[in-house]
Amino acid sequence: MSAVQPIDAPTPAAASCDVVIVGAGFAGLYMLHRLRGLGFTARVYEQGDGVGGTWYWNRYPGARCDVESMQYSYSFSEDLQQEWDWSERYAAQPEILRYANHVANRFGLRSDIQFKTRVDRAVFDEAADRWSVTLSDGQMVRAQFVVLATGCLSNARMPDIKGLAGFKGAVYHTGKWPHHDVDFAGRRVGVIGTGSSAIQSIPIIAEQATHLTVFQRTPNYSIPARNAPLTDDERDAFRARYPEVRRFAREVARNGIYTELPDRGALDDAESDRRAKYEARWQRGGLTFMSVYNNLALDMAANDTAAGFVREKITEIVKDPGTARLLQPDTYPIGTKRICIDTDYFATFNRPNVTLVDIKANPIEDILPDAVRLADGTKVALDALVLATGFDAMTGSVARIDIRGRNGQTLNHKWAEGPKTYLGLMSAGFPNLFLITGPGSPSVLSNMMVSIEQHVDWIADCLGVMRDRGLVTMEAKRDAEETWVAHVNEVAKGTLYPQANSWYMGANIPGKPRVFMPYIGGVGVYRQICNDVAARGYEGFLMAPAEVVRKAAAV
Ligand code: NA7
Repeated sequence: MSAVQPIDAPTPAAASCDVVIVGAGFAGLYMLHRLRGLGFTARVYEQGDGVGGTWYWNRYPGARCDVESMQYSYSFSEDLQQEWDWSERYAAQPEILRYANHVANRFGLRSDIQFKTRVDRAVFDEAADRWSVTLSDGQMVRAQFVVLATGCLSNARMPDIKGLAGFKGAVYHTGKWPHHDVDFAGRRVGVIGTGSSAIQSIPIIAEQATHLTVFQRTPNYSIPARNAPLTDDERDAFRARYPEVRRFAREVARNGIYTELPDRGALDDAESDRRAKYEARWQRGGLTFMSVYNNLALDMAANDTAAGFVREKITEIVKDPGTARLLQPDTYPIGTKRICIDTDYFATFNRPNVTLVDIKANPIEDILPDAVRLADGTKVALDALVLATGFDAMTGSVARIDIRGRNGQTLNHKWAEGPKTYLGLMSAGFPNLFLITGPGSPSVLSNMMVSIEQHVDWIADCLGVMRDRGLVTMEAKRDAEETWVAHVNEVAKGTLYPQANSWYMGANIPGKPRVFMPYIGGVGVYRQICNDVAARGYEGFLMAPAEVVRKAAAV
């Protein structure tokens, strides 16, 4: 991939600004753009040496977005969406990164971004109503507001496997892939994990490696992506429909993706009709497989029909019956872990150089310098290990920052039993600290671009209102937050989602509280709630001149 050079030179870190933005992924870039447009001064701090966030780090072979590229793109600029040509139905990571760089250059954003700089600490100074932000280079920045644009899947998680540090071969984590080409030719490779990152990379690694061993703890439901180049005609036709597509994605869709809305449940159709509908979606490919019926996330019997269909497909594709059985998920409802989309994943297990190892039945005992040793004593000799073991999702990157709000309370302490936010936008006791796509908002259950733009616009509008009204601080009221957290849990409980040990639940991190983190009510409904809150004078938030807020918070 070609490195894109900055077109405007970075300026030194500001000692103070209106807003500190943490992270230069799609959320941070658009936040900066909006704030500048309103005349605020803002600085972005980014630990990578380039923009793109999750797309900067996840450079593993086959990394590709699971939302179609024409929809996984900004909508805020008509010129931008008309001029950028996506080359494929699902953009691969290098192209998405080029797009992020294009946006940074086109809107001249780089001059306010400081790369290779982590935000280590943010402390709210109650006397001054300002945040003091400490950077990894030792500098301190003062700002009225802090916006955490840290991303939901940005904190790669190393598995805690005995002996891993002593492995003599190369070790790669999919979420922290090197910036140079990795060639697995002539090597015996092991992949640990079978989530989306593994499912995308395994077919490609299998083509290169002498032998590939996949260590699977839990199989995943995966639907063919049916990726293909986009023609000019297809792009033009899509662009012509953008006003409707974007409106639908924002206001109507549950997940921020333009697709037909199902008007019936799975059990309302006869078996043959149901199969025909699943088959049509399977052939079409992609995430919208779960939108065939309106009750797949709600009703176990309905869900079983879709899950059973996918299990049958796996049996059809995978020739060895034992391997096929192992690849069939049957311990959680389909869709309750983010469904994967793939290119030839299941067929890859028909290759003679690929072996599937069931580490649920025969766990990894430890890693030796040149092999993975299983509980039964089997040693799998390896030259390279790929850890496709996921992320400390949604809260992990926030938790790495020492954030201290009123009375010195840390956010980590407050969230020890699970994240607590009002609307996923703010957490009580942490004035002027905003989260983009935070826990308690639809975020990872949606097309992230739609949710990012919604949050950025809401926050930017809010800061504009505060300035116009002479308000200095804003924070979530505790009772509003409690009500919202209860609502988020209530909605989740009405679905099948909590039945899976998913990263939505924090279940992939030992010791992390089991709380369903995203808001499952749908992006359209959620947007309306946020808009209504704003229209009612930011109901549920304390917004007032500094001295008034201090008195109210002390009560
Ligand atoms: P995921 O979806 O969290 O997948 C991680 C995989 O790694 C999953 O199969 C895990 O099994 C497995 N895992 C995690 N820790 C271990 C250990 N210690 N031993 C063995 N196996 C382990 O991460 P991805 O990066 O694939 O995808 C994340 C999201 O990115 C995805 O949902 C898309 O939205 C894009 P488990 O299921 O926990 O048994």
